[in-house]
Order: sequence, then structure tokens, then C-alpha cells
Amino acid sequence: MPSEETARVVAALADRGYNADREAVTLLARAPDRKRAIDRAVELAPDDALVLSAEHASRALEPTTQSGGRTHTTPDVSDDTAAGSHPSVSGGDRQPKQQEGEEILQSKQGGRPRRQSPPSRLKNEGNGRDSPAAAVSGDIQSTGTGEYGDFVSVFRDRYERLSEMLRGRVTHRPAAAVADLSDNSEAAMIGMVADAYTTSGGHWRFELEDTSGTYPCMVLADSKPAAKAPRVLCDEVIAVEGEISKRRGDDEGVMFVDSLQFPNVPRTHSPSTADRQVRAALVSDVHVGSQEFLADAWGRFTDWLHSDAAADVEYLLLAGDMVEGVGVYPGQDEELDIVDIYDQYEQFSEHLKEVPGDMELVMIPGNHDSVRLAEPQPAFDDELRSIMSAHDATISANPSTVTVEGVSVLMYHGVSLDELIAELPGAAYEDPAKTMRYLLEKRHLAPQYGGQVRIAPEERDHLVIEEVPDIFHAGHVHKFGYTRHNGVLTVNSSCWQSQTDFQASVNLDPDVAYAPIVDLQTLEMGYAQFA
Ligand code: D5M
Ligand code: FE
Ligand code: ZN
Repeated sequence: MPSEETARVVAALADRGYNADREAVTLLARAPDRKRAIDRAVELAPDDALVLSAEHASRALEPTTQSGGRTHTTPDVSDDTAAGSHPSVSGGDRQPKQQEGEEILQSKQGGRPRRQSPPSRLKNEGNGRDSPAAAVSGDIQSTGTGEYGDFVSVFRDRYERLSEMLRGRVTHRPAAAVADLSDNSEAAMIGMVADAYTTSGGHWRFELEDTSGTYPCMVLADSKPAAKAPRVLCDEVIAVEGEISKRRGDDEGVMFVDSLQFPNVPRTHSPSTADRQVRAALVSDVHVGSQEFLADAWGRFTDWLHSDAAADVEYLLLAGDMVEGVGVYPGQDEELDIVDIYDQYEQFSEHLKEVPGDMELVMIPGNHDSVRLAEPQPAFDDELRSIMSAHDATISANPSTVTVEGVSVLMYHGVSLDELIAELPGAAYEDPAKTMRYLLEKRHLAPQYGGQVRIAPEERDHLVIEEVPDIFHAGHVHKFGYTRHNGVLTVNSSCWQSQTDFQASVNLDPDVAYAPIVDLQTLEMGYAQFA
């Protein structure tokens, strides 16, 4: 079959937001009425499918006897068998090397759109099913059925686990009991932010929800917590203390907040370190298959990994966007170098072969990868694993926590960073590590529901940062930066793709080809740039 036809089918599917496996593309390219066949295949694919299979394609080619409605299936992740094993290698005899880096830090003010959140996420009882694997681990078994009960479960789980972190810090009461207090009473509450907005007078108002109900809170512009109030996002869990004000005795009143706390990472957190000299490279966003993929820079990086200078760099952690993918953003197909998603992974695998064979690799997916977009994203499926099998990599979910030489590394691709940068004053693309710090403060990787991050309804909220990591590694925003937050080293990895047309149109100037390198024995940061 001429490749031009294949490319046309791939592009047509990409326009509709789908990838397709090779057999499906072949079948559709041969269809007498190709456009109709493509439309029908898309119609037949389940809402949550990312890749059109040969089955969808062949059903699309069958003569129609009835109108084709969408079939509904559960998310395609229940067979996820992520290894979740933690890398650990025996001691090497290579020589140490350390490069000290400098932080790239700037900030700018951002706007703050607000939205309404759903009426109640906490009141229904859970469905009593067993919880799946640990919150942020390398093995996420999706239990989501996409039903309303799952949304209630995921919010209840989020509330329970985040409120637990705040419980010892305030003498809180349920919202319903706070509403019964008399005027001028002192009160404290732990709640999920059901709504948050600024008033015309420049004050902040939050509706805080717990399992008993909701209660309104005000942070006055000239009060102490006003410094933190602009960082409060819908659906996160916070603790407040303040005074109840009631105009009439029977009115539920409002709490004037004089103290506001995020769950945050305790200041006392003391990170674990390796007990020998060993380093890890924390990279992400390789984007193989894009015309902008920087193959030469990647080659220089992998050459360096082979050099004596990098002899103790024994780990390579890849935080998503291995390939450019297909149909990720509108118009993306015009910048593809490789149009077939599997060919992209084949090519990525070739580039992985350039990495020294004795290095330990860990890979999680990102929004350009061929797994479901909704977070948590399961690990790569068996087919993709077999394509990327050159290294015996630990293939894990997004997010995952991996323990490397005793150091726990929370790996998250980072899609929520776009939203935080847009909404939080002081957050900026120029300073991705600072934005990552806000996630640590919220102890949640994607705090807002219903925004840019698609969150899969599950029984358990896998995006809660339950255990405080020693290192927090993300990518996605294609910017390099690192900082420390209460002892946690936060690193954003830059990318291996030069500026795309879209990025140029929004003035996103990517930092390219940085390899952040962390000394696991000291947690000192260094980096090298290979551009
Ligand atoms: O996205 C890299 C960065 O660029 C990330 O901050 C999102 C942003 N980006 C890139 N392309 C688009 C489009 N088309 N719409 C919105 N935001 C975009 P990555 O997903 O890693 O390519
Ligand atoms: Fe990316
Ligand atoms: Zn990304």
C-alpha cells in the first residue's frame, strides 16, 4: 500500500484525536469510501479509546444495518501489569564526578480564573470495594467504571487522606457543627475547597466542604492568611481557624479566617541518601517522531553517558513523552517526522540503545505517549514494552514513586503544571520547580478537578502525595529548573525537542537538552547541557 495513503489515514484520524494500530490503518486505507470508513471507525471506537484497533476498522467496513452508536467500555487499563519493581543494582567501580549547577529562577504574576465545582463530592457513602494498590506507586490497577460513585469515592479518598495530614494541627469541628456555633466563637475546620473566589472588596471567600456539609470562610485582604489565600485552589484540602460571625442567631454565619494551612511537607523532613557514590540522570520529554526532536543533542548526551566522566551515572529516569505521539494537539501532524505511533516507539527504542546497557532505566508515560490521557496514567502496555525492550527498563505508571539506592523519587509527567502556572500568582514557566513546590504544599499532583488535567474516576486518589519523596521529578513544561522545598529536591527536566510552532505562537521558549544529574549520596544537583 502506498505510504501516502497510510499517512492520509493517520492524519485524518489524528484530526479526530485518535491513533490507530497498523492493521487498522491498512484496512481503512483500502476502504472504497475512505472518509466514510474513518468516520464510522471513530464512531465505533469507545469514548476512552486512544488507539483505533483493527476490530474497529473492520467493523467500520461492514455494511451498516443500524445506526452506529458509540459502544461504552471501561477504561482500557484493567489489565495493566506494571512491574513496579524498584531498581537496585550492585555496586560499580566507576569513578565519581560532580557538576554543580545554578538554579534558573524567575517569577511573574499570573491571572486567576475561577470556576464552579460540582455540588457535593463527599456526602455519598463509598461503595465498599477493596482499594487498589498504594496511592503513588509503580503499579496502578484501574478500578474505575466511570460511574458517579467512582467520583464520590475518589473525592472521599482524597479528603480522608489529606485531612488526616492536617488533623493533629487544628482542633477542628465538622461543617454542620460549625454552623451551630454562636456569634464570635473561635472555630477550626478541615475541608475540601468547594468554591473559591475573590470578592469585590479584594477579600477571599471559600466554601469548605467535609462529609457533614459546607461552610463559608472569608480571608480578609489585610489579614495574615491573605498571603496564602491566592494559592488556594478548588478541590484541595486545607485547614482553617478563625472566628464565627453571625448577623442573626439562626444564621449559619461565616468564619473570618486568621490561620490557613496546607497539608504541605513537614519542615522536619530529612531525605534519605544512598550509601555509596552513585548518580542518576533525571530526564523527560524526548519527543522522538517530532520534526523538532534533537537527535544530535540526544546523541551527545548518550556519548557522555559512555564517558568516564559519567561513570557513576548508573540510573536514567524518564518522566514521560518518550515519543511525539499522534493526534495529541490539533495541527500536530504537520510537524511529525514519523507518522505511525509504533514506528515512533521503534525509533525511540533505537535511541535507547545508545544508552549504556548497564544503566538502570525507569520510564513513566506522559500526555504524548500511547496510554490513556486521564491521570493516573497506566504503564505502557505489553506491545509497547516489547518494542522498548532493548533495556530491561522498569516501566511504571504516571505518577510513580521509585526507590533508587534508598532514595525515593516521585515521578510525575507534569500536565497539572500548565494549569497551576495559569492560575497561581507567582507561578511561571520560567520557574517550573517553584510550581512543583506548590504541588508538594498541596500534597496533590493535580489538585483541581474539571480543569485541563483529565482525572480518571477511581476508588482511590492515586494523585495524593501520600509519602513525602526525597526527590520530586517532573517534566512536561519543557523548562529546566530545580529547587528544594523543606528538604525535597524538586527537578523539572527540560526536553529534547526544539520549539514547536505552537510553542512559538504562545512565546514558550523551551530549555532544551539539559540533563539534570543528582548525586544520590548527597542529593546535590548538577547538570550538563547537550544542545
Ligand atoms: O507540552 C509542552 C508544553 O507546551 C506544555 O507546557 C504544554 C504546552 N503546549 C504545547 N503544545 C500545546 C498545545 N497545542 N496546546 C496547549 N499547550 C501546548 P507537551 O505536551 O509536552 O508537548
Ligand atoms: Fe513534552
Ligand atoms: Zn507533556
